[in-house]
Amino acid sequence: MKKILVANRGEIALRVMKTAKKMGISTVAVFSEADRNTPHVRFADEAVCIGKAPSSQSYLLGDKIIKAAKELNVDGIHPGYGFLSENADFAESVEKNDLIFIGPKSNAIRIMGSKLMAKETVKAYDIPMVPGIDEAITDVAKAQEIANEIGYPILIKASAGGGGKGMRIVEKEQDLESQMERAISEATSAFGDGSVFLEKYVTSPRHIEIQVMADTYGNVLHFFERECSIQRRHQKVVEEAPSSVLTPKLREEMGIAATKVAKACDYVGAGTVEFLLDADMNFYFLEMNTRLQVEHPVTEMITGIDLVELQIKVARGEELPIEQKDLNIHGHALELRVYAEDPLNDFLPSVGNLETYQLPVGEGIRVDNGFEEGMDVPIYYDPMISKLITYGKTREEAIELMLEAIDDYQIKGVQTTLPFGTYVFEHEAFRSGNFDTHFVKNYYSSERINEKNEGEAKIAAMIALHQYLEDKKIVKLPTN
Ligand code: MV4
Repeated sequence: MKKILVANRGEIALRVMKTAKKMGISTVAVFSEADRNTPHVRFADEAVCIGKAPSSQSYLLGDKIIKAAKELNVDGIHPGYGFLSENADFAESVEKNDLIFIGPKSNAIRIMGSKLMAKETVKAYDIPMVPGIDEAITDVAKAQEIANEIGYPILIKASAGGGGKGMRIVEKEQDLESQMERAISEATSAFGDGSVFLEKYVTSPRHIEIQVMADTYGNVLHFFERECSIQRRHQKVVEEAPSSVLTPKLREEMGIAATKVAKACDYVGAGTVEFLLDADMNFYFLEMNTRLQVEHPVTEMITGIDLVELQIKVARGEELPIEQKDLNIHGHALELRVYAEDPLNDFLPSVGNLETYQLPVGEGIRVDNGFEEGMDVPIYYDPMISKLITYGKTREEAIELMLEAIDDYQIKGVQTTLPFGTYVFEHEAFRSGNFDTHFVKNYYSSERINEKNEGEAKIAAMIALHQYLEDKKIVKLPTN
């Protein structure tokens, strides 16, 4: 593989191209009219404009991207995350055009894109799943029967949904019929597929996911877990590796389960197997994400492995160069997603110009970033500006370094999730490790940040007053 096109933008496009460059592979960027003057375009050896700003007219145009790749004699396409990364038709089309898709085969993407097909596929592999059914259901009477067997609360899920879309909690039998009707009609209009199924609702779970990597020779490795419970509206904000609650035994069991999920669908490349962990430390397979994830850096920090490098190696037909026994966890890593959103105003997007933009630097600090001072944060795409990652020998060290790095990260012109990060990393529930997916709902409100700010302002005012009075004494001294 001599030349790779990265079908993405922002920090992930840069992240992928940096590894390609390190491996002596040349890079092609694609960009929309809104991204003409961005770091990912400047970093690439070649760059092609593929259309107007909206992603439906640029980053989602698979045919146009393939055409550009052919014209520039590209060997492989890396899709990053989002956009076309989990589009089975695109992966298939790339391969049909004699290009290498740096990711799994379209069949694996298709299977895991449907929750019901995923359950069906992994069924024979002895992987724990939440009590529930594994086929679509429309008959309300039958659903009531099943729900009574499982026990309330019940969760209705859309087969085609993902990242929490199309889910409904049902607390009691009387609500099942109306909630099912709504779930089916919602799923039909949102995904063009009204299939829904039922699961026991796990009330206070942690979200733990396992990174896997598979080659084309049937070898599958796991790279331990990431804990991603701190999220709002199904959008992760803080991730860490390892989790502070897994025992070595549970870690190994979940790792083995994850590799079985990958084997069940003949997986190739980097993937993530999502699990729920309940309050009694039982784990359940939820779904598999068939791409490189946003939060992959925390895994790279604790394993010392460049996951993009491995993706490229297995894509060009090499066998995985390491074995499971070569992989160990060293230290602890945290990631804060820096979004151009206002944590004091319900996390509404806060796009605008980055009037001041200075990154924190230092040992143990990594920033995966796609922006520069003076740039605008465009309204057209996901408002994530960067990912702030810290690494320490211990979790405490990583947390302290994170708090310092947040302080040193200078952003003016847009509101960001940096103050939210400070709130999380200072919070007793986070520091003790005693939290679940309800952290934001349970502990966060903008008033709390405001209270904290006000408290700090009062202290600052008192120090200033004290200093003023001290200064006056000094000034008076000579006259006494
Ligand atoms: C669940 C659940 C509780 N019980 N399934 C949300 C995203 C999607 N991947 C699956 N999700 C959930 N499935 C059962 N049977 C709770 C969630 C869930 C969640 C999962 C991971 C991270 C954050 C979450 C926030 C709310 C709900």
